[in-house]
Amino acid sequence: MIVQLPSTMKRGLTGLLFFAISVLALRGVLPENEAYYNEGKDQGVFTCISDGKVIPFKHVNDGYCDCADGSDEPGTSGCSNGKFYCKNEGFFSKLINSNLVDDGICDCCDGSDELPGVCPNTCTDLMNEYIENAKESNGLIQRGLRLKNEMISTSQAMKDELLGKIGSIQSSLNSNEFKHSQLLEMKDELVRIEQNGPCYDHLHEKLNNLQNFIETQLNKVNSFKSNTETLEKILGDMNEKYNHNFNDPAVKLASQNYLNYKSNKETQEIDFKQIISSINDLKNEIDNLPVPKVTSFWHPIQEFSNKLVYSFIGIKPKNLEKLSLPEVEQKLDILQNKINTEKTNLEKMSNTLNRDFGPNDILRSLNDKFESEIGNYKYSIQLNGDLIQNDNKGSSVTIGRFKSVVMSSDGEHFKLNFGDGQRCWNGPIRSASIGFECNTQTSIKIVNEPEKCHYYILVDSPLGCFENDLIVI
Ligand code: MAN
Repeated sequence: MIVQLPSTMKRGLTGLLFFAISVLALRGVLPENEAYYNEGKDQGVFTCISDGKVIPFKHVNDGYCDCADGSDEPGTSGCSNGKFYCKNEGFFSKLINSNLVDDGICDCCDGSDELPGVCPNTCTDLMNEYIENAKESNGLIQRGLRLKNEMISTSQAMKDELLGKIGSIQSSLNSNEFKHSQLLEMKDELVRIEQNGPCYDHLHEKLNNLQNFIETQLNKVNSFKSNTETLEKILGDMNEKYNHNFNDPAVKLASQNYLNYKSNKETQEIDFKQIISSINDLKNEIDNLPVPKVTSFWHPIQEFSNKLVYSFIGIKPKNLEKLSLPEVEQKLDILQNKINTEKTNLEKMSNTLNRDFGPNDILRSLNDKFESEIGNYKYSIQLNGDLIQNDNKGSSVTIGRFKSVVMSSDGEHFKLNFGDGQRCWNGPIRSASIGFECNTQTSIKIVNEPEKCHYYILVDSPLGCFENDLIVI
């Protein structure tokens, strides 16, 4: 015969059982909550922790849930939202869900979640195992950190080398641009000379002819002048000294003509003035030519500064004087090509220099390719380059290229974004997110494709090793 006991009586009996095994030990209570259970014990009451509801103390750990927050059943599975505290002395204490209490399965290493005698205490063994694992993990992290530091040093050295190259290309570019501007000036000059040359030559020749002509005329004039002076002297002497008493009409006429000649003499100089004025006209014509003139104020200074420039750009002035326009143009072409190449290289190098290669620039040096076989594919990755997926039929696709470093909120760990991969058939452009796990070797460990053609890849690498992950033992 089955006897149905009233519920209050049922509670009384179970309560008694739990009272015996749980309340005395007050098991499963968080140390900071112990005071709540001691407070009203002598008065026979318990106050629910969250809402202040007061219940008889005998309802604590009686297997029935009386408090909304489950605080009256810290040592039983009576409340579905209750938490049981495993003290786990010698290991790590933890909270478990109270439905795991007294279910015959050992969840706390000190066995406190089950009736006494059910579970052995495994806390010391667990601690020893934990220490062993921690030592192993710390060892791996430390070895990984050493490799990581080497990567950082190599990256730094590469950056310094790049900076040096950029510096020397920049200074070569500056000097080539200066040479180029000088050669351009030279070219302009030669073009001007070439354009004005025939006119200048013509005028120069005319001037020379005129100068020769004038010189001949002047010599003649001087000779005439000297003859005239001799004759003038003879006539003058005669005029002064002849004897008037002889009354010679011929002498008298000659004397009279001499005196007339002397009084009209000045008019004979006019021709010379005209010649001089013609020469001046021609000189002006020459002076107005746009070619450099030896007599100009600037010419010696210009020549001196040109000599300096020419020696700087490695051309001897004498050779330069002989450089023809086509030669200058050829030099300009060669120099322009050099300048263009230098500019392209400089742009490429500056882009590489300024690229974000992650904390401490670490990815800069990671140019090696690593291959791993995962599932049906073989993957090849260069961490600062391309990620390739090869199938077993010999065809391959680019999943993506290294795009950016995404730092996590702790400011230490990071992921890499790979993008611009090959488009999936009937789908998106392939891309990947790459995370790291600490290891001394680099290899692809896990490949997931959570969305079609977007891959999540876990890579074993020293990049995943961090000092903060070292376990304090
Ligand atoms: C290939 C692979 C797969 C991808 C499909 C999409 O088979 O790249 O990873 O899902 O293409 O068609």
